[in-house]
Amino acid sequence: MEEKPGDSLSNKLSLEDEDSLDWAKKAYEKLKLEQEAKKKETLIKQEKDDINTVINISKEQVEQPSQLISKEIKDISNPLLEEKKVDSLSEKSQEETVLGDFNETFTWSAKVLEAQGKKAENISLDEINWLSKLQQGLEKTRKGFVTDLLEKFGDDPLTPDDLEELETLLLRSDVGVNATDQIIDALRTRLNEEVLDSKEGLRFLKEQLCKIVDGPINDSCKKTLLPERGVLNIWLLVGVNGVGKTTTLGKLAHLSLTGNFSTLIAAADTFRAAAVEQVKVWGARSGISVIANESPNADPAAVVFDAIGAAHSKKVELLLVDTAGRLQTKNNLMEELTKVRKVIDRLAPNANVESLLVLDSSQGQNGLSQAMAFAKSAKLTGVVITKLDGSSKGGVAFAVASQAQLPIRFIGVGEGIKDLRPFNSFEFVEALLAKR
Ligand SMILES: Nc1nc2c(ncn2[C@@H]2O[C@H](COP(=O)(O)OP(=O)(O)OP(=O)(O)O)[C@@H](O)[C@H]2O)c(=O)[nH]1
Ligand SMILES: [Mg+2]
Repeated sequence: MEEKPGDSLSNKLSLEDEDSLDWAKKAYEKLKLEQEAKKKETLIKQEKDDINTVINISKEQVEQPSQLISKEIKDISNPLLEEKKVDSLSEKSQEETVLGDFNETFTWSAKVLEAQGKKAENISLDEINWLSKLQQGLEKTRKGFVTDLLEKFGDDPLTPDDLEELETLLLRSDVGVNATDQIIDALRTRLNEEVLDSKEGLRFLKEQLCKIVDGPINDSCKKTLLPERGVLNIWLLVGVNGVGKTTTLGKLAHLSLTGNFSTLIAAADTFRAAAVEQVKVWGARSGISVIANESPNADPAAVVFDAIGAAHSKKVELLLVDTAGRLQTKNNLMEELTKVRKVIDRLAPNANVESLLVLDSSQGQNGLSQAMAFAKSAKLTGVVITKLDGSSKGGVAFAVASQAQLPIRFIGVGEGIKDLRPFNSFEFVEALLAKR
């Protein structure tokens, strides 16, 4: 007999409230139906394509039988061609989102969406999958930080001793001194006023964590960073080498395309030989043009100059600029970044310019202090935190917000094209403190 969603879970989730479970079941059924309909559509299309191919081949065979046969032989015996086919196929399947089981991760994701006022009939598979990935990605951070903490909270009311331990855990997870002080001070004040049971202690802690990351976001007056329609927006991706700038650019290009913004990419990392090629691969994955200069040691400012020219003539709404991974000790590279900014300010004075610092979360506080050196030359306006999957230092998000006073705009939890989404403090904190 087919198991109905929720049957096997009902017991495990006895602590969850029934309405939430119903919401999750409804959402799962809706997504399942959608997925089945999509599968059918794909099958019908595939059949149609196959029929058309057979018809075309028969026509060509009648016209030029010998040429066609030799082409077929070439196709089969060309291993490169085969490899390419396999590559594009595996890439495709990697990007396709598939509905998983109705399990605790699904119900947790559904609950987070429901808590934000979403309707079960409006949610998408991508939203659910993203939350599942986020929750799983933060596992290592949660282990070192939150699991210990939740055990600490137990069922008893919080004590001043708990606060001391919490302080150590926060510092160990790279939350940073400023943010840790802020959280502990707020909890201490509450404890002095009243007895805090573990449930309220946890709720209050979540609230404080959200407050820290929301501070710079609220100051910026933009809850989510989106390109403005009908005008040129230029987003520069800067940061030390290997943090994920180019990958982030590729994922942003995909998001931009999904949002129907006309998009262009500038390959302004001319420092590393393979960088242009890497950007072109990402451009091709989303079908977005790339402006590049292949000559060795080409001037990045000149690439940006050309890209802005192209953006103006093609009425581009979002120009994404990849820059070299550079260390602040290499002054010439910092100067290069300043030069790029000058070209932008001169050529596109009315553009909305965002200078996004890409930070590898696994570098924790180290990455942050290194990166602060970028603030001056790059006129930073926001941060993208990458590699949260597998990092145990996801707490650095709080340090970024409180020490650098910069809004976190996007977070990355994997290498796939869909593994980057706008930062949402509620989802992030819930994932960080999820019980497992
Ligand atoms: N697991 C994981 N890997 C990531 C993520 N983002 C980027 N990476 C990987 O990190 C590595 C470096 O990424 P790049 O995008 O080339 O980094 P970069 O900052 O452009 O590097 P340089 O151009 O050399 O300065 C690649 O192997 C990426 O696949 C992420 O969110 N999660
Ligand atoms: Mg790069």
